[in-house]
Amino acid sequence: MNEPVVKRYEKNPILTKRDVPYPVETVHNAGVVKHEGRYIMLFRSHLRNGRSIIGMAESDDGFSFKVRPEPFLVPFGEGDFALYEEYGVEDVRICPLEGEYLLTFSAYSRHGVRVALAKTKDFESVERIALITQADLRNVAIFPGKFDGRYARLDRPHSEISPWSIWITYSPDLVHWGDSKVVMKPVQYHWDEMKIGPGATPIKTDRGWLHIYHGVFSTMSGSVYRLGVALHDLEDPSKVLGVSDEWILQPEDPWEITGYVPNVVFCCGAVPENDGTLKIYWGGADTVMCVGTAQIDDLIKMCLDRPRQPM
Ligand code: M1P
Repeated sequence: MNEPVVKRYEKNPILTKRDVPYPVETVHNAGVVKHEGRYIMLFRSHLRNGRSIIGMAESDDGFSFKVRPEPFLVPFGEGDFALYEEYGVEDVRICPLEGEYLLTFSAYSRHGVRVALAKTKDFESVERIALITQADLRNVAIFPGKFDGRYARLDRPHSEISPWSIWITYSPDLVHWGDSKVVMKPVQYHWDEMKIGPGATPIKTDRGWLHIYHGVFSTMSGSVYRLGVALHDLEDPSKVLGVSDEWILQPEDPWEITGYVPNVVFCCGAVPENDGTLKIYWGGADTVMCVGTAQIDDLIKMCLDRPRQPM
């Protein structure tokens, strides 16, 4: 039997609601980054009113996390953010750029879902910058680099017409975004045929930007969320060099198959290590946090050697 490309950590799940010192019902879909040698995890939790907030956990080894006593991000009380974050904040991606960390997250309100941008230098305080999409867009992952002087992000409009595809969008200043182009689409009768969406902040490698994304397949008993991998050109990330034909992870463990939303693995963060491995973090069944390890070279090979068409 072939070894799986993503090796699950044997003590999964690594974080559950029982580890959180305030009342929450789930711990999932976390952005993760290494800051000053420690792993910082910003995870989403459902409250008992069904709305979400963001908590923070820290770790020395990337496997064993301790949760801070207070939530890290809750719906903001002032200005436009108060209006558009009314129903909760979800699914943070963390992008290290220019000496600080950009945080993108879904902001839900009676007006739909938008993506908000905030920043922090130290994970002690956080500053809201702007709402950077209109409704209805989700899953914004900013590239940790600039391209011809511009910032770039992957995003995913909520549209059944396209359908749910991954786009690239640019900005001169992180506040104003445009010049969007579609870069990847679901493939018919394929594991990601229903929809795809950006996952972790793209990882810079010498062969290109590695992007872990999620793809959804509709079955007679609901949707199955899996993870896939794509490689984007280093200089021009709108060029997709390859997308692996095969998924890299599917729901298999009991806490991925059963939970708040069954049959879901959903990634918002991955951390590259000096030994050529990648720690991939995912929410299991929108209920718990899990981690696994992959060789970066193996993921690149899957994109280049056994690709499917990006569109
Ligand atoms: O329940 C699975 C996921 O569903 C949504 O993701 P997407 O819009 O990309 O399909 C989100 O609610 C996500 O948080 C959730 O994990």
